Amino acid sequence: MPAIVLIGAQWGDEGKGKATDLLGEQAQWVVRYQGGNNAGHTVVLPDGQDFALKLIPSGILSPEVHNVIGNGVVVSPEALLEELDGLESRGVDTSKLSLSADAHLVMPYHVAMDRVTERYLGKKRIGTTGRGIGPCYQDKVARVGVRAQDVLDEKILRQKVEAALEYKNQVLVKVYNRRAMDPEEVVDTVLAQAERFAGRVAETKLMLDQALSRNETVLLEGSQGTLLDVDHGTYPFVTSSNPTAGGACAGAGIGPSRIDSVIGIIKAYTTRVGAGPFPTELTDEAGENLRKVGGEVGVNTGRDRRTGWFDAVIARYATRVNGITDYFLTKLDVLSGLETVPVCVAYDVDGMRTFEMPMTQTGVHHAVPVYEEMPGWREDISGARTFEDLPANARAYIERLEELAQARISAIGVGPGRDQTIVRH
Ligand code: 2SA
Ligand code: GDP
Ligand code: MG
Repeated sequence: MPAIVLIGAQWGDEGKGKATDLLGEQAQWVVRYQGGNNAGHTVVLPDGQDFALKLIPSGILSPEVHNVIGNGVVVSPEALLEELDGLESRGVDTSKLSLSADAHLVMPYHVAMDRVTERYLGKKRIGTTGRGIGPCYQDKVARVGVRAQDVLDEKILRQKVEAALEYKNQVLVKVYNRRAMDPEEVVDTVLAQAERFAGRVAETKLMLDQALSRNETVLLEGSQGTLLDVDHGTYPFVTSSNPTAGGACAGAGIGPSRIDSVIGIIKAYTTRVGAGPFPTELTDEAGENLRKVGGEVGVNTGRDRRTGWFDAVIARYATRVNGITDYFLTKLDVLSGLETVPVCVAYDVDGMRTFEMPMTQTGVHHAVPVYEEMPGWREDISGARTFEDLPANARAYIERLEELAQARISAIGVGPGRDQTIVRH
């Protein structure tokens, strides 16, 4: 099974970091294919040490694994160096990390644009992480981006930064009343940073093709999630890339015929950070309880995550748009102790019942969840290691979710640790 795509099936933070770390033990390569340091992937090692990875693939904690930051990722040099320093100071070997020559760089002006745009949007703001991700992808598509390979040629880098700033400085000064940015200053900063990462810039597409031809296993790690996808998510309240499985090929530079399976990571309930519609959101004590027990706080920005019940309309949609072959259901332990566990099986949209994601943004905003109540379980399940170790009601909950999501649940998380996992298939 050479290439496996691992994606978030909801609005991110499903536990992709843990799943990648776990599967990374069997892979030779782990690749990030989209997003940037807006992501926050938590990995807890068997010795209890925990790591919050942002830009670097979660395979970095397995010493034998080759890690690739793919062409579809947007890379902040500052964040990359900070993350490398943090990992190296804790004794992690980072020598097997490569950066695609085609990956775009997040520049200081992208961060400035992200923050002012959000401020000017006011009540209509997206609730971005403020890391410059959207403006960097904007420049990529507008063909005025700066790529990792540009740091290898100072003259080219200078031309690219000057071209990017020509228009942007007008916007910063005339529209937002900000200080113009000096291209020379930007170039000097990037060149100083490049001294420490230029050696990692590589033709990663060729490396991955050769690895796949040797029958090595390549794990493609998505960040954020299906509902944050710029095409398939709750637009405009989305990120600016394609976290869905289709994005893995474009963002890593491999063909679709190489992909063998797509694993959807899905939480036993739902969370969202940032603005936008969230049909099963709970604003009462039950929601506060999920946030507290689940530790639902943004890894990157420290923002409280919004919480709600499991939404099977979303799960079915994720199965469909990603072609999910297997689910990894995480955080089942967080639901222990509830009398009943509501599951959203359909939406009522302006008096019409639907089992599928509404076609329009208005439809999603008007969606009222239709719940089915599943009986809860009182037992602490964090020590369960086989499906049979789980209480009957927890097993029934999983089987019902499988039915509703229309894909099998092959692994179940019962705690943050690598070993706190039940593997079924
Ligand atoms: P951006 O910064 O342009 O990507 O923001 C656009 C939307 O995407 C959401 N987004 C995320 N949602 C969940 N988790 C993410 N990573 C961090 C984490 C988030 C954090 O792991 O906790 O620390 O706040 C992530 N990254 C982007 C974002 O909230 C906007 O809704
Ligand atoms: P990611 O962005 O999808 O990698 O997820 P995050 O790391 O942002 O958030 C998931 C959180 O849940 C992290 O704190 C993980 O350590 C934790 N986690 C993952 N799986 C489980 C699980 O099965 N049970 C519990 N209790 N926590 C988990
Ligand atoms: Mg996260």
